[in-house]
Amino acid sequence: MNLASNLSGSTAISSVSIHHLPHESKFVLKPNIRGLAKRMIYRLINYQILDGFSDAEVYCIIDNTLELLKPAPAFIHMPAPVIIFGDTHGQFADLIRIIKRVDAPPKSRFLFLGDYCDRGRKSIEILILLFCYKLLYPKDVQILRGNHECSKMNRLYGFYEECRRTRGTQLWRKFQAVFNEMPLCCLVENRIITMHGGISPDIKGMETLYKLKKPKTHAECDTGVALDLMWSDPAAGADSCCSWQFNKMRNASWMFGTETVKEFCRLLNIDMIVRAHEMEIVHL
Ligand SMILES: [Mn+2]
Repeated sequence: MNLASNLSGSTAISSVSIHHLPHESKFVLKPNIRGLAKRMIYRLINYQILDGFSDAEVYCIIDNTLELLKPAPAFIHMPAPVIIFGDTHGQFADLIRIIKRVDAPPKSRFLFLGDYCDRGRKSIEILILLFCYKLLYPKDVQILRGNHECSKMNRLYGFYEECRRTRGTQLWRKFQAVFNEMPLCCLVENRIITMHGGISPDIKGMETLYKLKKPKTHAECDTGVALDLMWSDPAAGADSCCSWQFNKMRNASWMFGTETVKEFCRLLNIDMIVRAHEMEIVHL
């Protein structure tokens, strides 16, 4: 799991407020669902299980998250300071350990960079915890889409089996609908651009990102800017001096070099790119 990085403050703040996402201000959560989300967070943080909650209650959280995310654009904004999380991949105990070390929303903001499911054993718990936070604090929690939030991937790498084993395949299908509505890219305080994978040669300026549509089919996930935001990687070692090169490791998308990153930051007038997608073994 990539360790979260805490961005406290930023050097340049735009006078124009672009952080306001109207649908999130308008979203009203019914009191009974608010209560359910709070009870689930309590159970998940303290006991790390969802046992005792019915399938109907789990579906209720998923359905409400779907409705909240539907109006969200593919490119969103968030103010600093924000705590950014990389790949969680079903490693629920690690996520809880990090959350316990920091202030949770509404005392802080959380930005997740995708790949919640597959590999680890507790993807359902991770997703439901994130959805509960999102429902209770929609402006303080943003959940981007990773390349594993695609049925083609999570059918094969563990999530489907986890759903089938625990609550049934209908649960797996319900999650796919939410994945299709997750944004792909988030600009933090106008200075830091974040995504799961990386940048794209097809991003010609901020307007490319404003025009971006959320991919809803395999074909839409597998092309253009959407594919690159979820799949590309920075080049390492000797390759880092090259600009754009085919990403042989993934057999999809691109790898980009150091100069390309600098050019991209100049083009978009940002300070840095924060991304996930490459798991690292860290001993905390
Ligand atoms: Mn990934």
